[in-house]
Amino acid sequence: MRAVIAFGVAILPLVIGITWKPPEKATDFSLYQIYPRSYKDNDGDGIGDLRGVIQRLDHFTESNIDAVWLSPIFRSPMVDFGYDISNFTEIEPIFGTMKDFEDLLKAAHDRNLSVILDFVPNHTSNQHEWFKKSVQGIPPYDNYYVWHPGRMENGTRKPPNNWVSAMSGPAWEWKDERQAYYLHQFGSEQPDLNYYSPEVKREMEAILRFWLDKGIDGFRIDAMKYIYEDQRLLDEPLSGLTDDPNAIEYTQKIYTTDLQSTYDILPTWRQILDEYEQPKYIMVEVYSSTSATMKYYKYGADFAFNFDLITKLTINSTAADIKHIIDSWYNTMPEGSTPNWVAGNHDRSRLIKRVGEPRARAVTTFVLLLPGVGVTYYGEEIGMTEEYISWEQTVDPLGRKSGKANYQSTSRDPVRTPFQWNNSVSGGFSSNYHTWLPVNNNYKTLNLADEKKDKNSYYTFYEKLSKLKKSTQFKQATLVTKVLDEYVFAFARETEKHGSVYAITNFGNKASTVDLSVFDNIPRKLKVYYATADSKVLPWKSVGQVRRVTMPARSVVILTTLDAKF
Ligand SMILES: *[C@@H]1O[C@H](CO)[C@@H](O)[C@H](O)[C@H]1NC(C)=O
Ligand SMILES: *[C@@H]1O[C@H](CO)[C@@H](O)[C@H](O)[C@H]1NC(C)=O
Ligand SMILES: *[C@@H]1O[C@H](CO)[C@@H](O)[C@H](O)[C@H]1NC(C)=O
Ligand SMILES: *[C@@H]1O[C@H](CO)[C@@H](O)[C@H](O)[C@H]1NC(C)=O
Ligand SMILES: *[C@@H]1O[C@H](CO)[C@@H](O)[C@H](O)[C@H]1NC(C)=O
Ligand SMILES: CC(=O)N[C@H]1CO[C@H](CO)[C@@H](O)[C@@H]1O
Ligand SMILES: [Ca+2]
Ligand SMILES: [Ca+2]
Repeated sequence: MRAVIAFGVAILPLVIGITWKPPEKATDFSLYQIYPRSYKDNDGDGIGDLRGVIQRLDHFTESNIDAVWLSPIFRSPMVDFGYDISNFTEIEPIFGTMKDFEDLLKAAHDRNLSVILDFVPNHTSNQHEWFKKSVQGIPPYDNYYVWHPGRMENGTRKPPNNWVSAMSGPAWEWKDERQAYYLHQFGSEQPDLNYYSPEVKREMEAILRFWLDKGIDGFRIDAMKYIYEDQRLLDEPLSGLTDDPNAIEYTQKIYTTDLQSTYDILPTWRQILDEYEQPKYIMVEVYSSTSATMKYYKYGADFAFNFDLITKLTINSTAADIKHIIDSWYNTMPEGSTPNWVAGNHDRSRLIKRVGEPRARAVTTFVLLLPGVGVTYYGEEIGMTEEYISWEQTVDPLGRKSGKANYQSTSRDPVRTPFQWNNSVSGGFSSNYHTWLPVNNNYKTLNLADEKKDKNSYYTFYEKLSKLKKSTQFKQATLVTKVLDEYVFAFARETEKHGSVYAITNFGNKASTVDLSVFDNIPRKLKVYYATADSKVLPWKSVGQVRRVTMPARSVVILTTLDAKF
């Protein structure tokens, strides 16, 4: 048996791992995404609010979170649940008042918790005063949005070009009153701002200052790559992927995404943030090629969100695939920058839905124990799953637009259900039996209060790993990645003086016995810091045979050196 393993290891060329040393002043913290409608309802109307967040700030402290990012809380008709803003400096009454926000900020800072706001610069709501005035052609607002009379084809008026909206359908909407089309890269209720207008640029800068003056710690920039469009308004080349001119993937987005001017605006925002004494963060949301994404680092983002664990990792990933996903980020990121790991957000299927519970723990291990910023989407810490939502209950515009037959493949509602606090009414989320989206039926057993009492729960596991991440010595530990078997991927976080940690994950459906001595200088004896419940290694207090560690199917084992001080 031993010979077979030795042979198996020997023929794997990928045993050689990357080694990545965190920079001296590494930015390494835990960031939590709050979806405010679904975190905690304080006033009992069935929708989460800012007072609810204040009530539950201790959850962040207990979960070793350093910073929270709030999805939009600004005045909005809520067509896209806050990503359609009608006033950027006002709090949406559903969520509370400015006083509530100020209280939240103070209470968070008292706990050493940073607060990041969502900045949505690409578009406003069609209910914004600017847009109403623009429709009427009142200067300077007439130029705040992108207007075009369209082109005549055989006597029929057509949109200026073939651009498609990210919500599907043409990116242009006709407005009789103005006798012109306006551009909307998202829904038609979300008109794109015209960044070629100097007034628009000034307005947006004033909005950044408004919130920075209140004392917030930075911005997460929404849909960054869509800010500028090419002014020639040329047709985009066809992708060849579909014949449907209304499908998002119909065109190659060369004139509507990642334009050089979009990069160039970032340093002007960076400069504003840098005028403040305390460090302020800029994190940008871009789903683009790795090279286009990396470029945002160079233009002043602290980091661009790394969605590779969502877009590239699947239930079938091999250890080599996983290693490639992880190594590529460290290898292509500009030197001295901040890595980051994301496993879910309010637009994508929940982690557990994508890979199942046992493998989800492996992914959470990557998010929390790889160097850099680890992002937790609310509910991931308790292993929340998706709930079936009927057509009648569906509220997401993406789902509604797809119709009853297809909504299940597009609706984002299932990943936005209320947080499950305990096993009483509405999972402890609200005193109201009726909530804006139904609480997942599994709340009776899957909830924070019960998970705190269960040593094998997702939360207990999460809490343990997040605690490790918080250690200053651990943040400085060098990363080494290895493939140990077809589905067994492992990484080490090594230090010279404070000990080391070894995380071993088996993504496969079969048990596998692996040899950890491929890690240089690994001691003969190690402590078990965490092991999957059904794992045979659970009873071990220590591992004496690093050359033969049996990893059950779909398992995670985390070992530390005996001298580890994290
Ligand atoms: C946004 O709201 C603030 C506070 O109510 C108000 O002073 C401001 O005029 C509004 N801005 C716009 C553009 O409507
Ligand atoms: C507050 O957080 C910062 C950054 O994470 C850390 O350096 C500092 O030690 C913390 N202070 C307290 C009092 O916890
Ligand atoms: C205009 O009409 C002519 C004649 O009906 C037709 O051949 C042509 O394809 C049309 N052009 C466009 C752009 O629809
Ligand atoms: C995983 O593999 C199975 C079996 O080959 C296949 O049916 C499934 O579509 C794959 N899933 C993904 C997400 O690649
Ligand atoms: C669940 O949480 C709600 C809201 O905080 C609280 O009122 C209720 O007493 C809790 N129930 C249990 C059983 O802890
Ligand atoms: C992940 C994320 O924030 N996605 C948002 C991107 O922007 C569009 C339009 O503002 C939203 O609909 C998405 O929810
Ligand atoms: Ca409420
Ligand atoms: Ca735009």
